[in-house]
Order: sequence, then C-alpha cells, then structure tokens
Amino acid sequence: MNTDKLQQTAKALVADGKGILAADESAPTIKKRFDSIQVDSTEDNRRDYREMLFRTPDAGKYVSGVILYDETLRQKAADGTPLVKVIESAGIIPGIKVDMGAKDLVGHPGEKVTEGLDGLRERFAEYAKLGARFAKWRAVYTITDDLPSAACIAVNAHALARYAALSQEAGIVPIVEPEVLMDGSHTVDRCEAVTEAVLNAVYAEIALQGVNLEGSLLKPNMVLSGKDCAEQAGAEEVARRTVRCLKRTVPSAVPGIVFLSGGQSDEQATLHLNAMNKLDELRPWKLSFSYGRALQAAPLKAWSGKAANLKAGQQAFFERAKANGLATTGAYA
Ligand code: 5MM
Repeated sequence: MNTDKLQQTAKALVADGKGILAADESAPTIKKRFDSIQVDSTEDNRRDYREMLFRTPDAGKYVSGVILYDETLRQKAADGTPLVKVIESAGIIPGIKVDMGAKDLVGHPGEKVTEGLDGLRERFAEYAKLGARFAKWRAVYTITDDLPSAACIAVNAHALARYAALSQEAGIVPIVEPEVLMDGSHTVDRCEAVTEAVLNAVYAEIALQGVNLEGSLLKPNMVLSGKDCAEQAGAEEVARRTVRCLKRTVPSAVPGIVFLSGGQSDEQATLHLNAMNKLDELRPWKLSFSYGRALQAAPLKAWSGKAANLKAGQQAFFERAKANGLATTGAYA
C-alpha cells in the first residue's frame, strides 16, 4: 500500500480554504432534486447540470474535490471531453461514491445497513483506472428513544472499515461517512451521545482492520438538535458540542473532517462550520465541508434546466463554494 500517496491526497482534499462538493446523488435522489425544478432526470440533463458545476470559473479556489456517481465518472461533457478531465483541468480531485445504498437491516425495523462490499475490490480497481483518487461510503443512523440499536452501530462500523481498507488497497483515499440523521424531535444532548457512540464504534473497527488513519478522512454529521425539537441549539452551541464530540472520538492522526450538511439550510451549514473554525481552542485535524444540498440548492434553482441560466447557476455555485471556503478558516462574515 502506497501510504505516502494516500496521505498526500487526503491532505490536498483539506487544503487551507477548500472543501469537497458532493455531487454523487444516485438516480432516485437526483430525480427528486430535478423534480423540485420541474426538469426531467435524463442522462443529458444530469450531464448538463453537473458539467455546469464542474466548469464554474475559479471553483478550484474553494473546491478541492468532487464526489461523483458511477454514471458521471464515465460520462463525457457536451464537447466530448471526459468529465473527469474537465474536473482535473479545474485543479479539482475526482472521487467516487462506492456504496450501493442503505438497505433495511434484518430484524431491526426502522434501521438501515449500507451494502456494496461484494465485488468492491474489483470495482475499486476499475475506479482507480477511471481516475478516482478518493471514495465515499455512507451509513445512516436514525435517532428515536430506542434507536440506533447496538446492532445497527456495529454492522455499519464493520462495513465502513472494510470499505476503507479495500479503498486504500487500491490507492484511493476513503472518506468514512457515518451520518446520524437530524430527522426527529430528539434533543441536542441525545444527538451528541449517539454521535459519540457511533464514532467510537467506527474508530474501533478502523483500528481493528488496520486502516491507515493518515490516509483517510471522516465525513460526519454535526451535533444538532433534531429537526422537530422545540428547543434548537444555536451556532455557538452546535460548534462547541460538535468539536467536543469529535475530540473524544476521532484520532488526531486523521488529517481532516469534512462535514455533511444533512438537510440544514445552506446558510446554516456555512455558519456552523464557521463557528467551529472560530473556536479558540486547538484542534488536531482540519474542519471542512463535503456538502451536497448546501452547495447545490442555490445553483440548482438558478439553473432550473435552462441553458440560458448557465452563468447564473455557476455564479450561485461559486458564491456557496466561496462562503464555505471562508468558513474553513472562520473568516466567513
Ligand atoms: C449528494 O447526496 C449524496 C448521495 O445520496 P444518495 O446516495 O442517497 O443518493 C449523499 O451521500 C451526500 O454525499 C451526503 O449525504 C452529504 O450530502 P448533504 O446533502 O447531506 O450535504
């Protein structure tokens, strides 16, 4: 295993002032996003939309990497250039989502386990040839009074670590994404306790399976009040609790933590990241972003499927990327 190469890529993904665009929506998810702007989810429309984002002038100032879906990694731009080359020419690192989705966990109603380990070694070999330099696998955990179960936490930790080890074997940096969902009426206290339990399990498996920490990144949720909780924690509290939880669980050898937005508004996701980076305390890892919705909601709406709106879409994307780039150093105002 070439750990130097892995560590170089991991560091580049969390370079100062930069973060990741998650554009890895699976077919059903991108359809949902396109439905919201009354655009058909055809292969060409998906290509046009994503090409617009990747060709945004100067996006590489604030975007270090982009996570792609299988289709996009193989797709060509309208002028015939592979999209991977378009991304690389912008100084951005191409990555790939390799999980096959969260499926019902047998014997545990309401819980999911992420699948996709079968044949993953072979898929990684192909993805490396196609130009992917990092990867992503997402596990999801629902909070209720009784969930997540110990079983859900254990099986997903095991799968995340197996995926990460296979990814590194192929020379690809694994982003490990355990997402504790913000849906529900739980308190911020409960979110912190669950997130801590999940991350402890994930890093125990990662240690057991010998994953190289320096050549990996973590993509967690922030510690937030449940969406329907009457009392909502403010930005300062979210920042303080999130960093406290990560300090208790994430080894300092991990070079960076790139948050998901998880359904927060785009402005909220930026403010929370900024508040964390403004905290007056030492942290061993970089704190950055790997947002999907929080980076794409504005450009998707501005574009609305019309070629005439391409510049407006790119402008909206650039503004979100810049705001989050500034938030990685606490400089967003
Ligand atoms: C962009 O959305 C990603 C793909 O989701 P599906 O596999 O469900 O289609 C998703 O994995 C994303 O990378 C993360 O959830 C972060 O995105 P958000 O929108 O939460 O920042």
